[in-house]
Amino acid sequence: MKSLDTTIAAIATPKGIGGIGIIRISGPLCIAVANDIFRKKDLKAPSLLTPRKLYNGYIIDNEESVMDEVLLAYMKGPNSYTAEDVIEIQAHAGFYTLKSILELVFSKGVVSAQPGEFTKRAFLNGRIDLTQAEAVIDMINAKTKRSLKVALSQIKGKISLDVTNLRGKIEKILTQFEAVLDFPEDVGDIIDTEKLIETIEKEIKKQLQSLLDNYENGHILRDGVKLAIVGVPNVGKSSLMNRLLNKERSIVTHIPGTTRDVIEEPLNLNGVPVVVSDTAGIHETSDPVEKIGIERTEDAIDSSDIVLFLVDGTTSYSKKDKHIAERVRDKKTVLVVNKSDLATKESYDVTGFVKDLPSVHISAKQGDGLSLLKDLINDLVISDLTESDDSAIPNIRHKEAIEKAISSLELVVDGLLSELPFEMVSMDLRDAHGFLGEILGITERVDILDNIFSDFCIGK
Ligand SMILES: Nc1nc2c(ncn2[C@@H]2O[C@H](COP(=O)(O)OP(=O)(O)OP(=O)(O)O)[C@@H](O)[C@H]2O)c(=O)[nH]1
Ligand SMILES: [Mg+2]
Repeated sequence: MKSLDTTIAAIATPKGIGGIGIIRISGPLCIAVANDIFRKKDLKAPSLLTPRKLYNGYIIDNEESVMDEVLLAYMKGPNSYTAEDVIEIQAHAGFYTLKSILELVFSKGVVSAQPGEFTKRAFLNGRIDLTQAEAVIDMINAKTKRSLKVALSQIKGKISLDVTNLRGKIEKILTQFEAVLDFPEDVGDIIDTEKLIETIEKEIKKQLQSLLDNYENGHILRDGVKLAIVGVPNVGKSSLMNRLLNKERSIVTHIPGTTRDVIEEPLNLNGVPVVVSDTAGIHETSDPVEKIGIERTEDAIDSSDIVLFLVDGTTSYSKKDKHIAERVRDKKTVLVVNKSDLATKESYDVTGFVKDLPSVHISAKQGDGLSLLKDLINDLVISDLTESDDSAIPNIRHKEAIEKAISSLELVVDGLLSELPFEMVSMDLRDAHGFLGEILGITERVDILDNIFSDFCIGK
């Protein structure tokens, strides 16, 4: 990444034809570039631009010919997205127009922005911390209202606040340790080991643990519930998939073994993002293609949050069903008895076979029982989601750092209990402090930053 004294630019809107497209420029050259390439309606260079005022005028090329009529806005640093001087040009969104204007901007000593570089600058300039930068990606990627809420609370700094508080508590203890190192003879006055352990356990570790619990719930809002439809061939898995999606996504035929690969599609279920997988029917086969398909079904089961275990209600339970029932024993599973529009077997004994599973009779073909099924899915996953809008929900990166911090704190407690020298205990405490710092971006580790910002699109 370039140093912050460069000026960067990029097209901030998606590729393609649209009403308007925006070119964003950030850095010290902004005003100079505007004076070079922009003319107000009276064809004068703007010389001075009032911040946050929208100027109507023209972009002119190096020969002073008009390239486009645009609106231009100037946001003076530090009151801008990047905390630097920013110019945004709203041009006509033909790709050629935007590209030509961008090239003109580049000819003025401005360089191309890397993915996420605008947001990275906001972070490096101290306007937002790393969790807020990440929340920008989450907002862009949010697929439902509830996921958006999680991202919004993160942008507002909820998780940073919690983590900053906990770091503060650790800092206080570190100060005590340092005092002990300076005045070893006063150790008894400075540190009350029992109380210290209680603070670490009850005030710090417990809160970190509850953040981890929030992760378990919250990652579903962020990443989606993974739902796998599983069963022997021909029970109607693909029909159910299509019914849930309200479109003919999977091929349905009367021939067993129609679906040979896992088919994944996103779905919005009562505001919670769900990723549904239709899978290949599980059965013994020597067909090499089917074999691979069934391996993929196994993977889909392993990575799913919920399994819809589908059986054909017009037939009796078979050994093959039993095999699947055992395979999904450890998963949150709904037993779905399909084809209720046909005469189902009276002897169909759901409870005798898979006792504790919630079950529902449906017709994937006609849609009966679908809303009941959706309710069951909701009960299984969604009801244990954190309802409150303002709880901090860590992402996977935060979660890993929190886990490391908890382990370090456990070492601290062990060290205190076994009366290790304070120098050593203090090292583990410093580690815990460092791991929490990584969440906020207070770190020397360049790889963390690069990983995060490489997920962004150019122009953000
Ligand atoms: N009557 C009735 N037929 C159904 C129902 N659901 C599926 N079928 C039929 O059952 C047959 C198999 O349906 P699919 O959805 O392809 O079944 P599948 O489980 O995906 O099958 P494979 O991909 O081969 O494993 C088709 O002929 C469907 O029309 C239902 O609710 N009622
Ligand atoms: Mg199928």
